[in-house]
Amino acid sequence: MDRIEKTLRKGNTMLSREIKIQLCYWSGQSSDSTETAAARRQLHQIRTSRLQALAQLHGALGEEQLDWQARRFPVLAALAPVMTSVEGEITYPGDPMCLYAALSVTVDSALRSARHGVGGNSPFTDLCPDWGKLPTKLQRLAATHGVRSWNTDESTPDRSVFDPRVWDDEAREDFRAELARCRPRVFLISTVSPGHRYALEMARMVKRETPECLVVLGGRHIDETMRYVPAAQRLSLEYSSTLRAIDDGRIEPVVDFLVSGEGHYALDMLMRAIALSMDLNRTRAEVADVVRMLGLLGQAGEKVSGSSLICAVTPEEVHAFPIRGDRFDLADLPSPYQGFGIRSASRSSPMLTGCRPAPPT
Ligand code: B12
Repeated sequence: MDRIEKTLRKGNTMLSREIKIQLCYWSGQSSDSTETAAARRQLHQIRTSRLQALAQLHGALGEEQLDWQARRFPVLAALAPVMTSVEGEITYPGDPMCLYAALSVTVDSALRSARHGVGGNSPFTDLCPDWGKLPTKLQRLAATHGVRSWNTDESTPDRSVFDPRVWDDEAREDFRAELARCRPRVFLISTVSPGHRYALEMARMVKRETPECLVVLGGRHIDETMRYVPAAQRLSLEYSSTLRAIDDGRIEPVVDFLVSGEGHYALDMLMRAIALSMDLNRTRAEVADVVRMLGLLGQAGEKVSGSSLICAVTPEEVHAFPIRGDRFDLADLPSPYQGFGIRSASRSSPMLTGCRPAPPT
């Protein structure tokens, strides 16, 4: 496929909701058509007027003086737990590495935007998700293994990842407290299939405690159950896919966006669309506005690398954005070790304060 397909298509999957597929993130699409130029102009206008309004709202002298405090909105992410032990204990088996990796691009572009302000080539031109600051070496060294303390003032990307390791009533309470503290506008969950039910439990809690928050679901369960089939130009949805389960009423509609495939750049684009759709008081973004913004960004020729699919769920419709961007080398991605204080310890260099190396055998 080497041309832009801007018309909305009705899908023929077994959903009762109408499926609208927008093929606007396709590599090789022409970027000099009149429609592309019009979309770029519209996007420029939206960005400029939002920036001016934001500057006015916060009494900044000029847009470039806009303080980071005025631009940031809170986000939270989690890796869904999985039941693993015969005793029925629900645990995370390690650092949420797949989540850290999936977040690497979007965290990097938000951190760069926080550092560089709104001008120039800043990926986020007005509001921006707040992942905190890069951890210092001291913070990395002080990170402890196992259950993290939530009573820390350190504002690093790690702080925006809920990582309790064990999912029990205490963890649920911790999660509730974390939601009350953070009041995220976007909650990102990564889940494998055995963790799907817990991912939904977390999403349910988010919608109950912070109804203004958008929920984005990604991870291997989504990859394996939700795909776009280019030859047939339709979605392929397994029975256990979150979308079909929501559509059949088997689960409540607690998820707003689903991302499958090579999620790194797709998630970054989704976060940019959310930031551009967020009301300037940073209270909420509506799914319909994010859908419109995703369409506009795609039509304006914004590039997204990799092969993936973003779906947005509304009560009446599913909006699908299949992405076939340029291929990329995983080695070129920003390292998750940059933003996250990933724990490590060895017997020879017990560098962590809270982690005891195994005794010599
Ligand atoms: C390393 C690994 C582990 C490690 C580390 C896991 C971790 N939490 O980081 C360990 C050994 C701990 C582990 C444990 C388990 N694993 Co494992 N694991 C893998 C392996 C080999 C690589 C995963 C990986 O990190 N890939 C690199 C990352 C960057 O890619 P990714 O995970 O595919 O994520 C991409 C997308 O899914 C998406 N994405 C991911 N998260 C998110 C979040 C959001 C918000 C968005 C938008 C996108 C997004 O973007 C990423 C980049 O494209 C895969 C097999 C494979 N080759 O892929 C199996 C695999 C993922 N594991 C699997 C399973 C079943 C498990 C366990 C349930 C096993 C068990 N019985 O305990 C647990 C579950 C752990 C958990 N809660 O996640 C299955 C999942 C199958 C399924 N249908 O869900 C796989 C596919 C193996 C298999 N073929 O059966 N695993």
